[in-house]
Amino acid sequence: MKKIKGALISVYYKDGLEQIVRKLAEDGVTIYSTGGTLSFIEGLGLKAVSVESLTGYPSILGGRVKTLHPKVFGGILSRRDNPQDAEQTAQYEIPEIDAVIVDLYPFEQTVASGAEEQAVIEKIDIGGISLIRAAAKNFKDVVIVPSVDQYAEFYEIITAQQCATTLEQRRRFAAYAFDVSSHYDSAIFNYFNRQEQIGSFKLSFNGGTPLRYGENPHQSAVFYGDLERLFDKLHGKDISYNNMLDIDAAINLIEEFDEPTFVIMKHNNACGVATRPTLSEAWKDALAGDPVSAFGGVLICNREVDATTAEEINKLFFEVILAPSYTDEALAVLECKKNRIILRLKDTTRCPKQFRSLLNGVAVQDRDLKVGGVDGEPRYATEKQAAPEQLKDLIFANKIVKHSKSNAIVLAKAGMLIASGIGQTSRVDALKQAIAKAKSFGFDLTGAVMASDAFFPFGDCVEIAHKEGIDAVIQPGGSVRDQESIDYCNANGMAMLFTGLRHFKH
Ligand code: 93A
Repeated sequence: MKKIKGALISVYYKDGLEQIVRKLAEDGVTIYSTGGTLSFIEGLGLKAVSVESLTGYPSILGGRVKTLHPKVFGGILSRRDNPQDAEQTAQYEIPEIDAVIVDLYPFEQTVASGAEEQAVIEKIDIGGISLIRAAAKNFKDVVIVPSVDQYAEFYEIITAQQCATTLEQRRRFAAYAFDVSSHYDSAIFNYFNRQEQIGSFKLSFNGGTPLRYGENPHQSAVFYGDLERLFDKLHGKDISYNNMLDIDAAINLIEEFDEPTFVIMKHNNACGVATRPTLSEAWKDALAGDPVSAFGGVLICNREVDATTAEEINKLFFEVILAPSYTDEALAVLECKKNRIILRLKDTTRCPKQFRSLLNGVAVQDRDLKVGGVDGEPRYATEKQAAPEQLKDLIFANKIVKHSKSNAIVLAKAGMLIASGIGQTSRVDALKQAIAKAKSFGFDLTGAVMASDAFFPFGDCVEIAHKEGIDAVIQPGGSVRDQESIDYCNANGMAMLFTGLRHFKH
């Protein structure tokens, strides 16, 4: 336990400082302080030594140089168990400073306010950041309180321990300090890099919104980002971690469609999708694709939800609904369930990069923003071509398979998802799963189409599909054995379209 005898206080935000200063003063700690902070302390009727009188220099260059002086930094950095350091501090009359409390100039807030460059530059704190780094480096002897966020914890410690700190506590505060200093410098870098583009955007994990829990209740979770830009929350309980995953997947999928479309997501995959002339028809057929999985799902559509559609949707138990808008009557219907989350989509432009934590690192890739089969003349690999309505289904199915977990097979018919096989370790298993599922809901697969997220390594999938009455296929192509599948299709009157674009989703 180490008693605080001298403390340097230089803070931007003074809120919450009073009780700390009172406690330090009560215990006879000598307080050193800078201009505005000194006035604040004196305003409380307490005594402090001005840094100017310690250094023998006034604050100069409009406040740019206030604390940058050997008497200050010597007092912070001297090793208390080092005889040479002790000799020099005595020789130059450097006081021991064993607590440093700083709150930096608000750089990020100044940038966010849209201030001019010169005003932003003046908010780059130099002395404060140096005080933080110096005190953190010497945590063996000095405790650093690096921002207003640590005032409360520090106050608790000095109250409980009569203005003394333990080594472990000082080490923890040093960690806070480097979190603060690295975040601060990242923000400055990002500001300069807006114009210079000399490096990549620095992600900084300060703040964040705590979530109730992560994927499971025993996993804690925080969200870093701005949901309010994407949508308005109109109703319902807090959005959970799993809700967010589904919402993200749902937005990605719905953005593929222009015509009135309803999508039902479950565990990041679509279990119902239908495109119809009206939204209420689209809802009916999206639900019909798999009324069992739809329970507890996340719903998304691309047209205003009207009262009729809302009445139908309301019969289902679901977690979240997203739509560009709702009529007042529709909202009144949907709001009858307290917990149901109702979101109104706003600006869905999202970061073009995707981040994933793995192997103690983060892998960053471009988002999959293309979709195969939609541009230009369809590239048939077979003699037979799909009829116009079936071509529409092929393109529709391919959009869904793009957003399904690999290995994935999607079966569709007449603008509706009939069934999918997802997250399987073989493509044949994915197809078998889709067929079994379609049959379990009584669908006739004659005339249905099949989409695959990656090429067929063998001819077996088209053969299995054909036996069920599926006669049109869309796939990226590119397997060394493409010819096996092509030959089978040609021999059996099937049409097969190559997109040239794989859509793995691992
Ligand atoms: O302009 S500075 O970079 N130069 C300094 O020497 C210095 N020392 C402390 N800014 C400096 N500070 C910062 O002043 C602190 O980080 C704090 O944000 C602020 C407190 O100033 P005052 O006590 O005058 O309100």
